[in-house]
Amino acid sequence: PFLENVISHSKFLSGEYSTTFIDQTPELFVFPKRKDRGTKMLSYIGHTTVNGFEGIARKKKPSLASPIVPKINKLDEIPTGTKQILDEHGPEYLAEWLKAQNNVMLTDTTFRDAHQSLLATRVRTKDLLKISEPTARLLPQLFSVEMWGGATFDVSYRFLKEDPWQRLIKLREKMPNVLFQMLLRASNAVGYKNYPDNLISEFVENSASAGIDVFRIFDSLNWVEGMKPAIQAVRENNKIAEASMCYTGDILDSGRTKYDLNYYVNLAKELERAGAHILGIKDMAGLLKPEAAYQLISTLKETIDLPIHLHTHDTSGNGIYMYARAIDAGVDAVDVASGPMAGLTSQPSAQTLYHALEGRERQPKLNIDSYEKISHYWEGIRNYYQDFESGMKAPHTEIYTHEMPGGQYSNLKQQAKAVGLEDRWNEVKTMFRQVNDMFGDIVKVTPSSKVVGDMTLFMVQNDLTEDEIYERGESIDFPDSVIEFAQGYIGQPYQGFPQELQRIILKGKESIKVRPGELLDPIDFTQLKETLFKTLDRQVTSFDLISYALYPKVFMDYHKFTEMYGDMSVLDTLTFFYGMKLGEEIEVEIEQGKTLFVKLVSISEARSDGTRVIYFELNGQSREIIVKDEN
Ligand code: 3PY
Ligand code: ZN
Repeated sequence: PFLENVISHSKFLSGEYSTTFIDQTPELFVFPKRKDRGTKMLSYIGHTTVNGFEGIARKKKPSLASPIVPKINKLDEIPTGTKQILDEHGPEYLAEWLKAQNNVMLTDTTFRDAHQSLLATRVRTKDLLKISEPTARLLPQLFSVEMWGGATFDVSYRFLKEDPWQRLIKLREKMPNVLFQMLLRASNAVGYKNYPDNLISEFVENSASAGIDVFRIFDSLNWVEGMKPAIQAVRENNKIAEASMCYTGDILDSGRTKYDLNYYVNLAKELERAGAHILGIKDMAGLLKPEAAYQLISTLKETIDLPIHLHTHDTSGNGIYMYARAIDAGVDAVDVASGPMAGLTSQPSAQTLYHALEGRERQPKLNIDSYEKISHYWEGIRNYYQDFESGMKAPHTEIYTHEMPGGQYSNLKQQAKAVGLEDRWNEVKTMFRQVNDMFGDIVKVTPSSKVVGDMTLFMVQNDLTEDEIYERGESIDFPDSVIEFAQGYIGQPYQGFPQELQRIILKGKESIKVRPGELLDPIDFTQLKETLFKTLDRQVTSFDLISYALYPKVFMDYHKFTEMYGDMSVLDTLTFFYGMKLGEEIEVEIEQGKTLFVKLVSISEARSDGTRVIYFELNGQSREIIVKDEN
């Protein structure tokens, strides 16, 4: 526990320590008491019942019916699918196979991007697992299921208090037939900054061995140099490198020439040369208009040999029409979500697309009734996460002006609210576009979109105009992410940084032109393993090592949480978010065949020290837990 306190201390993590750190930091010697599993769990339930869950304002536990899981016969063999094609024949063959399909193929994003974009990435593994085997059995014709990466990795640890690697491993067991796909932010892995090259290759190797088949790789500035190590690592692991270009701007707008058709054609050729098996087009904000999709895809089909996989967000409401045009132009696969988790900032609906293509030659091959059955489950599950809804209720065409990615819209709105700018949201949207133009019109997707978002909030909050930035910039301290961007630490924007603004932001600090990963020291995994072994006081897996290397504080906070409360991924979702109601009884299967019965009997008034006593019954025996009321 001592070492654990040391390596999780904020001074240690930020590197601000000297030889006197241990002598001057008495809290390093305060160790938590170890408790049994039942008591730990009651502590969590008690704490959540009294204090609520981070990010949920409403405290009352909703009463909701259990989502309906479609009936399947577990004795039947699971039908084979694309996973078997990859495993038997390798990625090159799979890419050729995809190109040879006449009907458009579908990737189902419900397990990742749909809930990242609609429900703040909060859907828990327990709820994903329940529908995983039915999905494998009822939709074996899918090209892939996107179920990992993007924001799911850190949100799992940070908010859901669960291990993302376990999600991958458990889902893989239940879905052995369809390709598993993840979103990989190239040299930013599943984080928000560039990491050393050896961390990227370890990450890819471990994700591949845990079950990922298709890696959709993108760079937030479309800087191919930044994508090469990730593409290389995926190829070395004999998995599918879906190197992607992020679509920004509008190729139909002759007044906006930076990102024209030529730009994308050249980029696609570069990605083909860099080793892509599939070309991804990642329309992260939903800016690709139907006619633009037709022109882009027809031209790409003539210029490159790769199959093309298109991703969009349906924010404007044009998603289905756009896909129909892309399918006319020969796109090989498109991303959709299960109906109740589709539309708006999420992907277009699988079923809507199916019906829209009725009578057309390339209509996807699937059993539409199966999709509807699976959708009943998602419809029920979405209610469990109602407190994470973004509030967008209707198609939003302003997206074509501000260009915020689907996953960022609700996030930035929350951030704006948190700093008191809720009433000025319209100004924030306008400023977002203005900042984009100040930065030279850049690709906006994690993490470059976060830089634009940070600068936007900074300017609106401080009532700064663009002119004032140029006039008084020398005396302005810009947000860290903006400085790092100007330094080149997340890569090189197409056609460079606007020099005057870069000078104002950097104030003499150096900037780099090479890949940041080349300059970063490689991680010493042997050393890290020893340190973590002492800290965690248990066997250290390569997954732990990678997670710690990517997110040291987030990983240690998660570890502390599990020390204090145990593995709370076993709780049902409503109890996890809302605790229990007075008199309620629940069952918790803490491991296979071992169930705890919990009843919440009563809660005392707050005492003079601000604590409450919570009276439970655990397997029929009275138990008391003391919880600090933080309200
Ligand atoms: C992510 O990086 O998480 C995204 O979904 C980007 O669109
Ligand atoms: Zn997306």
